[in-house]
Amino acid sequence: MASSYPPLAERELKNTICLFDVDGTLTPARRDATPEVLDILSRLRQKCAIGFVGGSDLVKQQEQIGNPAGGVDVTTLFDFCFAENGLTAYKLGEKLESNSFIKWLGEDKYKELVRFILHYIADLDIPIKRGTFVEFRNGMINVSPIGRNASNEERQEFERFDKTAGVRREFVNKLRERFGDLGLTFSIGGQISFDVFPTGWDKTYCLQHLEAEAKKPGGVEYTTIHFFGDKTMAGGNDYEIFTDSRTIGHTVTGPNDTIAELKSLFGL
Ligand code: M1P
Repeated sequence: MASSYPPLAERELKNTICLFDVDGTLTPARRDATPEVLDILSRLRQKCAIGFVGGSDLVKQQEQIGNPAGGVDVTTLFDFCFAENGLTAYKLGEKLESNSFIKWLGEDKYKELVRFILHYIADLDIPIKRGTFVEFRNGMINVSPIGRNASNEERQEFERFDKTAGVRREFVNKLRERFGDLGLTFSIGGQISFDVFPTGWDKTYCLQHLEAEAKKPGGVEYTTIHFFGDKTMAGGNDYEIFTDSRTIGHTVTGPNDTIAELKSLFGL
């Protein structure tokens, strides 16, 4: 990849930025970026600003994009890097203000929430329980009635059991009743758990970093924000940013489709 780019304010399309989801858009799911993707990103970066917005943490994006690019720091390959939907953010390799679930909620409210959750799980009568019932993450907590230490087989069994028992559904309803005023989203996505995070902390979170750019001295106002993602349907984790009025959404079927879309949009 070329290593020098015009300053952001001097790019040919200086008010345009292209934002990319990672898994299924820049890389096959949980796999590495190809040389073709790295090459087109580098060429696009000569014309306008580029960034990624991924749900995982920066370590994962380093593995999937930075390492295949020859072991370079992933934050040098994009103008903007938004890991964990932008809770961790970089501009031109420099860290921007970060955020976290605990910073947002505060220790007191968090203690109240976790006390309720652990009491509720203690009283639950389900076939088996293992360990790690609350996993504390940077941008959310993950709650599992059976516990995250369940084996693969135990996971499958719990998922089957919960389809009819509705343990998670009822749990989430109780939490919504009790903590409805906290502005939290409770999301049942996987097999054995549900996620709890502040409402709005989806991929649209990163757009506030771009809006802040316009207010900086000599900063660029991004009036055209293209977003490319594969999970853009309702319920998918690209849906909110894809449908946001501030973006122009593009649905892609994978990295090769992303390349084709960029070629046709930007004549690359
Ligand atoms: O991606 C969906 C979910 O995957 C896992 O859920 P589970 O362990 O219940 O299968 C978790 O990583 C969860 O946070 C995530 O939403």
